[in-house]
Amino acid sequence: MTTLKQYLDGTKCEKKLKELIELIAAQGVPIRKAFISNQKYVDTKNIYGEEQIALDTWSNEHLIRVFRRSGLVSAVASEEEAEVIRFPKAMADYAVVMDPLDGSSLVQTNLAVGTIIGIYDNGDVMQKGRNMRAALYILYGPMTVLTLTVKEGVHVFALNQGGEYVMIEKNVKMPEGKIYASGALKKDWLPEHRKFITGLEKEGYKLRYSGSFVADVHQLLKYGGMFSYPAFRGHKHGKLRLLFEVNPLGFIITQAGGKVSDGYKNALGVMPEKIDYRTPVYIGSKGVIRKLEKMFNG
Ligand code: AHM
Ligand code: MG
Repeated sequence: MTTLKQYLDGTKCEKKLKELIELIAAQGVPIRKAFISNQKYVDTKNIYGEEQIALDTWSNEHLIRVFRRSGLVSAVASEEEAEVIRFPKAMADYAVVMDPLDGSSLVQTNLAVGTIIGIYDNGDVMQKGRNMRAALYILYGPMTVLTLTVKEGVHVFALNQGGEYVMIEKNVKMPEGKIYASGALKKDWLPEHRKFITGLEKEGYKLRYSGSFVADVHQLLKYGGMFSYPAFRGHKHGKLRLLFEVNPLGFIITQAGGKVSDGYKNALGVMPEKIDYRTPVYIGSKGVIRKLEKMFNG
């Protein structure tokens, strides 16, 4: 059994990056525990005007505190914060982008949610996704699993009873499968999106949409296919955020042989205009995303 630590020791990662990844991975334990105690709606809204449940706020504050104390992180951009948080005294220059708890509307229904993290190594959070040094997510499902890439393949680890991550899948390569998902109300879909989805249904694609981006993308690593949250009527940028959600998961999927697109081009090549920049997203197996871009680009 390869532990996360043993795996990292065998990679080209510098010492501080290994420390940072292990530190983040370790937070899966307290966050998982907090599911029992932090499941109430609080009387606040996040910067997008959405209702926050306490576990979002808790996970956000917890991770920021951990990064501040670590001395490894000089900047953090979080989905739950309006501004970039800077730690000028940090001894390393890693910049972290994160969604502390993606899919949080599902917490109270006990469906899978996750912590999404992207790491840049030059202190800057406002850059193209493809410049990422590493990306990972911790998915809190029946098991707690960590999916990681340090640009040396994609590997999945599970948290065991002793609080250690052990590798359960090595070098994941996503297949060309037939799962599909689309966010937004069907009545608001734009014509080209509707046409593409109808085409997939005719080809026998099966619908699997949970309402948790991280969980919906995780299943694609195994089964293949496509997740989308498109531009829709009145929302030309869709719903999901480039920095915190699309880039880290897009980076992982790309490392696993898949693709991520805004419908027309690789989302990892898009320069964010602001920290809460939203983008339509199509993510999944290479073949289906290529087909989509071809259709959208006419
Ligand atoms: P969140 O980060 O506040 O949880 O919002 C993002 C989530 C995604 O996980 C998911 O794909 C999407 O919002 C679901 O939205 P909808 O409720 O419109 O289906
Ligand atoms: Mg989210």
